[in-house]
Formats: sequence, structure tokens, C-alpha cells
Amino acid sequence: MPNRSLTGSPVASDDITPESVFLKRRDLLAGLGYLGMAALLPAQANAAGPAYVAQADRANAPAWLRQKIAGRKGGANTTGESLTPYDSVSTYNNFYEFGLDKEDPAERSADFRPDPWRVTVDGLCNKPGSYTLEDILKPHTLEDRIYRFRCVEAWSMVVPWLGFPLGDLLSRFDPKAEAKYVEFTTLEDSAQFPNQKSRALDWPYVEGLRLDEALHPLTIMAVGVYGRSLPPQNGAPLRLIVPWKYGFKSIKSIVRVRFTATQPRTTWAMMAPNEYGFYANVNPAVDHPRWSQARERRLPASLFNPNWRPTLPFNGYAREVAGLYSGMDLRRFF
Ligand SMILES: Nc1nc2c(c(=O)[nH]1)N[C@H]1C(S)=C(S)[C@@H](COP(=O)(O)O)O[C@H]1N2
Ligand SMILES: [Mo]
Repeated sequence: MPNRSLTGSPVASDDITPESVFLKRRDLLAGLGYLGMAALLPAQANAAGPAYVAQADRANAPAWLRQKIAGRKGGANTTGESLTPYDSVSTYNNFYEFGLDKEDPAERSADFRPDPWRVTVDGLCNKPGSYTLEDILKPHTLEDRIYRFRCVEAWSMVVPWLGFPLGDLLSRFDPKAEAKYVEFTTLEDSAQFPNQKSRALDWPYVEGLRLDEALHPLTIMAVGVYGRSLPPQNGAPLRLIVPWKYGFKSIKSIVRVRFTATQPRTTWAMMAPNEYGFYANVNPAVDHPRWSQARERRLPASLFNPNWRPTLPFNGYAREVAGLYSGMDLRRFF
């Protein structure tokens, strides 16, 4: 596969296999306007990744998960844009638990163990508990979702995630009427996350959503990318994806889900409330105090070719999600 990391040219059409599939969520996705369906060829995705990533992935994913992924059904392409190659998606990462540089997560995560994995569910719900990853995933059919992904640092990608709607998971825990938010927490274990020995962030990383945002059909729990299980650097084995929000909302390596009545105290919003809001909806009209949010570098990008493009309100998902915020001042609730 040619190395396109310096050119930004479109992904060749043979990276994607069109497939017409009738899936359970077809009507829902059609309602959202995403009829274009693309299934990805895992073999080609493998070829796009560096060997060490592929090996870590293979070593870490349990057989039952690989089997579940192989049985995934359909999905949706919400962008019509070129995919960001797997080698960018898996080597240009923010995952501060491994280090602050973009290459740290890929380079320092070889010993990360996403199996076995447990998730604690607690707070305002009728079915709290400690669940194995297998319990968490069992009733859900996995699907590909091709989304734009926009980091608050003004770079972006188009990523074929693999997951299932978060709302389908949350409803299994039977949230109580008083539950208005859901909070997520990343694993805290400095033996696996070398940078948790530093005080770069107030560990563990915490994120949260309003419950209606969490239940929106575009919000997914991802277990894979490019048709394979997540490599550690992308948040193995379970991470959130909220495509209309800045990337820091999409918390990685989740070990706890908690239903709350009040707005969760999320890591970035607590650390720098003037720079990072709780809502963090992608908004080209509200600049970060230190840089413009009007445009973004679409990866693969370089100094020579920064590949700028305009940033879209709600990252291009305004039609679907703007209604969640009607009546809210989006400059105040940024
Ligand atoms: N636990 C945890 N989750 C995290 C982060 C992090 O540092 N720690 N970084 C966030 C940020 S800023 C971004 S842009 C995305 C990056 O996801 P990716 O590396 O899979 O592209 O993860 C988000 N989730
Ligand atoms: Mo980010």
C-alpha cells in the first residue's frame, strides 16, 4: 500500500468494499440520512498498519472478541470523505496516560493488557454491578461507523470505528429517573500507564455526557477501528466516541460508568475551565483562548502540507444533534 502520509490524497477506492446490507439499525440510520454503507476489509487495514501495532493488537485481543468482530454487521459512513490511513490513526494519538507526545501511546503501550477487563457500573441505576467485558458486549451487534474526529487542538481525521450505540448499553442498566448525566472513568494503573506516575493530569481521566447526549444514536462505544480490535493507543478495549464533540470527550480504556444527577467533574474542564468546557461541542465560531477553531488540519498532514479545511458546526453533525442544545447559549456552554 502506498504511503500517503505526506500527500493527503484520497484513499484508493479498493480500501473500501461497498456492500448493501440490511441491518437492524438501518431505518434509524436512514432517518439520520446515512444510507451509504461501507464495510472494511480487515486484511487491507492490517496492511496499512505498522507491524508492531498489528502484533500488539493480535496478542491483546481475546479470541471471543476477535470472533465477535468477525461477525459484525453493516454500519454507516457519515462522511463521504477519504479515510485517514490506519498508520496515522494508530500512531498520532492523544493518550496522556502513556505520555504527552503524539507517538508515545503507540511506542509505550506494548505491555498494556486489555484482557481480562472489567467495567463497574454504579450510581443512579437499578442494575449496577461489576461486569466483564464479555458481559458488556454480549447482547450487542457490532457495526462499522465512519465518523469525522476533531481534536480541540485543531487536527482531524476520518476514522472507521467499530462499535455499538452507547444508548443500547446504558438502557440495560435501567437508569433511574433522577439520572441526568453519565460519567466515565479510565483505568488507573501506573504499572501499565507509565505517565500516570507524573502529575500531567489529575488521574484517573474522567469524562461525562448529559444523558440525552449519551443516548443519541450517533454516540457509540467503540471496541475496534479499521475492522479490528482497538490497539492500546486508541483506547483498548472499550472507549467512547462522540463525533460532534472535541476529541477529549471520547474517553479511552473505560473501567467505570456512573449515572449521576449532577454534571460530572470532568478532567479537562476541571483543569482549565476557561479553555475546555463540559459540552465541548465542535464549534468554529468559538475559538480556544490560544488558537482559532475555525479550521483544522486533516490528517495525514505535515508542515509542508498542513491540509487545512474549514471546521464545521458540530463537526458536520448539526442536523442530527443541534436540537439537543436548543435554547442554550453555546458561547457560555462551550
Ligand atoms: N483516558 C484518556 N482518554 C482520552 C485522552 C487521554 O489522554 N486519556 N485523550 C483524548 C483526546 S484529547 C483525544 S483527541 C482523543 C484521541 O483519540 P485517538 O488517539 O484514538 O485519536 O482521545 C481522548 N481520550
Ligand atoms: Mo484532543
